[in-house]
Amino acid sequence: MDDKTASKNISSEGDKLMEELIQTLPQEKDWVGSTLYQYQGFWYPFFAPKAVIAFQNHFKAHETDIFLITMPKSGTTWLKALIFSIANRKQFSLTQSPLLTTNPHELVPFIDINIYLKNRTPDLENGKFPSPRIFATHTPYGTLPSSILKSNCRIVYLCRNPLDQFISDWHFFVNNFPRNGDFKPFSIEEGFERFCKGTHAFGPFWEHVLGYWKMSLEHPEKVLFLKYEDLKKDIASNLKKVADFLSYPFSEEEIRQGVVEEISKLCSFETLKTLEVNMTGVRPVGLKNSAFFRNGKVGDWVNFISPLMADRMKQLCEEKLGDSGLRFDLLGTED
Ligand code: PAP
Repeated sequence: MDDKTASKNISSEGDKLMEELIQTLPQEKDWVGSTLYQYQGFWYPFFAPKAVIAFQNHFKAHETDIFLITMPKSGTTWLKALIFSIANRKQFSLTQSPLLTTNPHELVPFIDINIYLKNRTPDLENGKFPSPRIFATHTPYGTLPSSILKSNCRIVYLCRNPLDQFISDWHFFVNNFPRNGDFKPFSIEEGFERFCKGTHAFGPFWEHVLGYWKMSLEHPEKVLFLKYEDLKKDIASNLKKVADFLSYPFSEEEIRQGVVEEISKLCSFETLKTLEVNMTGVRPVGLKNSAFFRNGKVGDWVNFISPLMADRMKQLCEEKLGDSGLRFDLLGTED
């Protein structure tokens, strides 16, 4: 047997064992009736656990790696565009940016649910991922591979107020994914109940954000903690903060030339949403690129969630976030 066949056999045997292990995990339903599995305290979409476990077991971090970490629907696409632009600005002028013709998810892959999902032992050293390697993930802090925690690589964590995150996630699933069999998608009210209990993709919300929040307080040189609402309020100073944190600071000259404003504009919701590639392109799994650009507003939840539900969320936030120092402004809007 040649090496290739042997390693294929080992990996399919490993996959079989992993599949068996996954079937023993607690199960729940997502908004459209697909299975969620609970692994190490968090709920994963049916396709994710094997990818996350392979990532956790095998990934070797480089000191220069950059990790973009989010709960889904917290502004991942935006963060990918911003950090890709910061790190590659010497290589591509902004008028020639790959972002003009390529969806941000293509330029910055999810390390687990894109790369390790396709291949449990991918070759990440073959030059396909030049330094700095920029990867995204929704994996919670406690499940990250130990090599990420031990190395000096950087993590930028972006979160969003839970009401907007939930509403964005609910729309994304219900509008873009086929329901499982004749399953009737959960209504917003039912979905909200489940969100409050933490049974949603990559939930519970609070444990996810608190994991990275605490780490950002303990190791500010390693984890930069950002909020979607703050980026919306003041993108320029947040962009500078991210660039400094990643050791790609903007020079005086760049600031004078307006590079910060140009990157902000290129990566804005309005620009990205209206690019041909994002209006008409389709992701390899069949999902439309346009699904990642719904309305991009702060406070959109108010159109879907009753004041009573919002009150409940406010109380839940107080209870869960306790004296951690982390707060979400649930009443904030963009204007
Ligand atoms: P992901 O985690 O599944 O990759 P993500 O990009 O976080 O998805 O979620 C999409 C949300 O970010 C959408 O929010 P909405 O449903 O409330 O509209 C999308 O509109 C918003 N979004 C995408 N790009 C941008 C951007 N450039 N600026 C601000 N918001 C954006």
